[in-house]
Amino acid sequence: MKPLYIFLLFLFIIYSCSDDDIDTGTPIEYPDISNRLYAGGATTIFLVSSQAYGSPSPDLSASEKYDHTMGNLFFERSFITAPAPLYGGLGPIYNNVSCIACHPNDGRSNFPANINALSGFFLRISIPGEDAHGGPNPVPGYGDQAKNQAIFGYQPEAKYQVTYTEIHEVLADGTVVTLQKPQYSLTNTYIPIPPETMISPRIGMPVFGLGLLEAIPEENILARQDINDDNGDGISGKANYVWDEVDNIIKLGRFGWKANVPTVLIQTIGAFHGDLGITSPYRPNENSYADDGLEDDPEIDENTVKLVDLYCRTLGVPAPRNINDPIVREGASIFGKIGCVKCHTPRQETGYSPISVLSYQTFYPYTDMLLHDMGDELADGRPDFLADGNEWKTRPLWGIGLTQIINGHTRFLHDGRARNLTEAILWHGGESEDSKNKFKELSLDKRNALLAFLNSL
Ligand code: HEC
Ligand code: HEC
Ligand SMILES: [Ca+2]
Ligand SMILES: [Ca+2]
Ligand SMILES: [Ca+2]
Repeated sequence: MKPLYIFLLFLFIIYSCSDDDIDTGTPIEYPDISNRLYAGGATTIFLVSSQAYGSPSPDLSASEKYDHTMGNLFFERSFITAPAPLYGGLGPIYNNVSCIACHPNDGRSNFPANINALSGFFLRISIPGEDAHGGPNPVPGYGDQAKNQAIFGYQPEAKYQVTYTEIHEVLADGTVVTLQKPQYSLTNTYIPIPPETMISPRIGMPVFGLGLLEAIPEENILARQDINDDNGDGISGKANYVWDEVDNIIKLGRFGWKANVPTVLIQTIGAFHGDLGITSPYRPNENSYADDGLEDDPEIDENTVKLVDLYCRTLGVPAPRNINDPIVREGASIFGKIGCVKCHTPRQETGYSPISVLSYQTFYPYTDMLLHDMGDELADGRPDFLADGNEWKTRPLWGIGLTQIINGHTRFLHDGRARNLTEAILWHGGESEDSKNKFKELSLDKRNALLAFLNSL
């Protein structure tokens, strides 16, 4: 037995009696802090640096470690215009040139100062109705994502435009916070775009810990659903069910801002194809109004896609910091009392995984993996499988306090509109309106304690 496991067993014996109330969903004192130190179970890494999201899990097998390293090369690789001896095939239309460009240091993109610069931000688009598998109905001539970049000689599908209106929130101590509400539109379209086109803004988020989220047994996630709010607490988590194009079946949605993607593999296939314009055996035709005419498809092989999938699934999870600081402990308790835990479920468990560090782990992602109506101000008005225009998946909060260190900014939410954690909380509406209002009623000291807790994650 490795020392880590002996240590975990030791923790388990000591604390297993005291932490049974973590998942009840009722306002609670925060779960035992010694357990939550291992935020990623056996995949936890103890690092506070710009690489804290981007490091392999400890204890990977030799072959997993090798594949992780190979996957990393492709994740970081900038693709270039074909024909090229290596890493050609970019576009002809695309959103960015590499995975890492949109997931910097395996983390979160900043909101772009110039909305049409290369960035981690893009607009998903669709028209009313559904595709053959119940997903978004693609816009004729465009597909389901507007590509605002193109290689030489091609025209981007469209350019993006954003304007802002202001929302003022007043906190208990009189502090006024001004939120900037973005409104997005498409301009310079290469052909006219239907007026009924719906737009969903999305920004690249951290990609660590995904193997654990993928290995949570489906029944554990479904057990937290409360679609008709039978317990009357105003919160009605709902699972998304989405199309898996590899297995050709509908599966539980786990990834993307609306749980619109079932697995890391499908996300990776879609990212190569939709975000970079790189064809693979899974999607051999260019995602574009015009082919590059090179007959070079598929531009990458199946193994490359699988290495990148494995890479994302085996990134380690950063451990929380300062968990014994009394202010952090108070903040953790407030996080329970004002109902944040009802959606940001602290603890999850995995079932069996062929990757042994992911198998039967207890970990602390702070998400229920379910969709919630977050109110009209945060809505995109664009359905995505079972997610309606108001619904978003509860974001995991693990690692969130390292955003500044790793990514040099504190922009949050699905399109990066929140400029700090306080703004992110104040955007919460709909099912989280009550929780948000309790936050607004907190004294300055208590608000700061809650923020100290979030920053310790
Ligand atoms: C143009 C920017 C962009 C590029 C390039 C890009 N991504 Fe993403 N990525 C995003 C956005 C935006 C989302 C959220 C998508 C959604 O909600 O539908 C995302 C989501 C993801 C997720 C899901 C994470 C989660 O927690 O739900 C994974 C995994 C991922 N990307 C991996 C990759 C890989 C691998 C590549 C390269 C092959 C890549 N991405 C390239 C912007 C990008
Ligand atoms: C009803 C469920 C629900 C409740 C209650 C809730 N949240 Fe959230 N939270 C979400 C969802 C869904 C998102 C993603 C929204 C989006 O991106 O538009 C989110 C996003 C966040 C984010 C931004 C994460 C990121 O990666 O960008 C933070 C921070 C956050 N919540 C903190 C809190 C805190 C603190 C509370 C308690 C005051 C709270 N939440 C209560 C569902 C909830
Ligand atoms: Ca291509
Ligand atoms: Ca409920
Ligand atoms: Ca091609």
